[in-house]
Amino acid sequence: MIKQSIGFNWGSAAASCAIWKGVPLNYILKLAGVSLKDCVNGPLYVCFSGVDTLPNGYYGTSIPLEWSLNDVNDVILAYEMNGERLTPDHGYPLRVIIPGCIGGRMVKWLSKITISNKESDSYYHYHDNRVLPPEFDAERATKEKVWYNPNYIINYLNINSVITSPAHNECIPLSSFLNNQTYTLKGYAYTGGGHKITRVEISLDNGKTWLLSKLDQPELDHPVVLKRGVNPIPRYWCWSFWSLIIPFHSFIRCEEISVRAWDSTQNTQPRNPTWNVMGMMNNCHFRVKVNTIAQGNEFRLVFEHPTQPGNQAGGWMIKSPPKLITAKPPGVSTIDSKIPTFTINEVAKHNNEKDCWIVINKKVYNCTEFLKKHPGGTAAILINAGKDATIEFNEIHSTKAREMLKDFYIGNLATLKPKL
Ligand SMILES: Nc1nc2c(c(=O)[nH]1)N[C@H]1C(S)=C(S)[C@@H](COP(=O)(O)O)O[C@H]1N2
Ligand SMILES: [Mo]
Repeated sequence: MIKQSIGFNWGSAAASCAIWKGVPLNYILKLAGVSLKDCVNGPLYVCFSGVDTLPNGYYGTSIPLEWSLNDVNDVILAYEMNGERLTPDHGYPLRVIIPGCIGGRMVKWLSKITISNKESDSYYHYHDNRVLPPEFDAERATKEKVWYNPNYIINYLNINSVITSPAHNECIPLSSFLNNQTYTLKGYAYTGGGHKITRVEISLDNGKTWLLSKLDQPELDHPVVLKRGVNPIPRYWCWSFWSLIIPFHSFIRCEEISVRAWDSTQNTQPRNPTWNVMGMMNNCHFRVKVNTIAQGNEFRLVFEHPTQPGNQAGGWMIKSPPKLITAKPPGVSTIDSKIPTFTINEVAKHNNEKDCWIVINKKVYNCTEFLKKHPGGTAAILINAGKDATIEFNEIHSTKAREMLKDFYIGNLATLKPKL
């Protein structure tokens, strides 16, 4: 870990590839009398709004009108996912699908489409799905209004690839090295903007040399893609699956397995991540460590991924997390005997909107007053009300958020003394 960001930890899991069915947005826009001619006096935007209201207002975003009007971009209003009606989670009854684009633009529970000469005015259009320059933390970004700089918006996704086999914590006994056995490395690659993944390479020697993997790209056989292969512009939207068979002895002296993809613009992935406040668009080489451990009377190889999605523990990147700043009330030592202690059972009674306590790093906080002000919404705290929320809290909060905790500190969690 370089430094905590304010984004969620997706691991390599916040990606999907589904079959969407819907009405081309272009078709709807034409019915409404909108056409390219409307753009002659300057760019226009299609603004989408969802029915949901979040702590900072309605969810909405926008894309340029020209993007929606060009058929090859395949922008649709979807009502089916993988052959079934959309589920509520995925935007029932109707959502926007913009292939090759970041998820945040694909508004769910779509309620309104507006054509405007300005981008969407939703808070979330500006404060999410941006890559800010590394020197900006959230506070400075807000003060200097860099969230509004159009250069930092994310539309098309960048090129990325992942190793799925070996999985995190997968074990191989060293006895597999006998008999010339082989191992099949596997994963997927993606790139935005309709570009094609043209190769995926694997390194077993920390990036010194690279091996070409085999690609499986199911969409290449799709009639639409076959037709577009010559006319007008080929567009590729789906995951490419890669695999590479290696002899087991390749793991000897192999410290890590890395993967990098290339696309039709000859773009590839950087070796190292660049920190940005949202922690977004990190597409550095995906590196799986190869560890050797003794288990019983056998030696095993154990594979370790960089991170695990969500709140799951593990991953070599988070072995040295940034030092947590634990809140102390001003002028009082936390081992002061006058500070009340509460058992977890006592804390558990304060578990609702009118009376909400939580535990973070063995300290008890009364956040009842803060519920309505929480940028992540009331519900995000309430699901942890009366509980130890250390993991969930540490996962996503900035240093500033950690410092704010001290205003709500009311005591310490009683540590259970072991019975003698
Ligand atoms: N109305 C509405 N649409 C939304 C959001 C939202 O909060 N409200 N979140 C967006 C974001 S940030 C993402 S990544 C995708 C997630 O889509 P999924 O739930 O189908 O994976 O929905 C987008 N559309
Ligand atoms: Mo998102």
